[in-house]
Amino acid sequence: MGYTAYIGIGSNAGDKILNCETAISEIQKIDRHRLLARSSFFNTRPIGYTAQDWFVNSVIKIETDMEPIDLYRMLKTIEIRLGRKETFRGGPRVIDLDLLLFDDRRIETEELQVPHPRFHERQFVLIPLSEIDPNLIHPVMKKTVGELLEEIKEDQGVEKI
Ligand code: PH2
Ligand code: MG
Ligand code: MG
Repeated sequence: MGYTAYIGIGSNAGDKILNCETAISEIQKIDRHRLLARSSFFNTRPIGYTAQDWFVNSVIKIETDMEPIDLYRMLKTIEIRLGRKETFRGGPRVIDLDLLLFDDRRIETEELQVPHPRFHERQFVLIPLSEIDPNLIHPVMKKTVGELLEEIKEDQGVEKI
């Protein structure tokens, strides 16, 4: 039995859906993971730096035998392979692969923070995640994905494709 990890996928440059699909198949190609579930794709309004194109976002659930830091570095390698260039924090990107959750572990190092520090306040993560499992518990907030979603009062702009 491996570990369970959730990965957030986002793109707001180039062919966004193709970029997300390619990232998912690159992850699947590695025989140390198994894809357990994937959400729909969503068109989402940019959060943070808003003067940029809308994103396509989704979430996948995998079983993996990699340790979190190795999984994280693998995701960074796939981002670069798919053509990601460093712009500025929160700026446009061909692909963004975020390690959201890894079992119920909490990791706080300079290189890697798990759970991803902001996803509990973002509909573009919580809505796809709730498609996969609304009862999943955030190991730090100690609330389910469904409860976290209910706490967000504003409409952040998330439209199922
Ligand atoms: N990612 C960000 C910043 N803002 N907004 C949306 N809608 N989707 C994203 O994936 C996203 C964002 C930083 O990674
Ligand atoms: Mg991100
Ligand atoms: Mg990222």
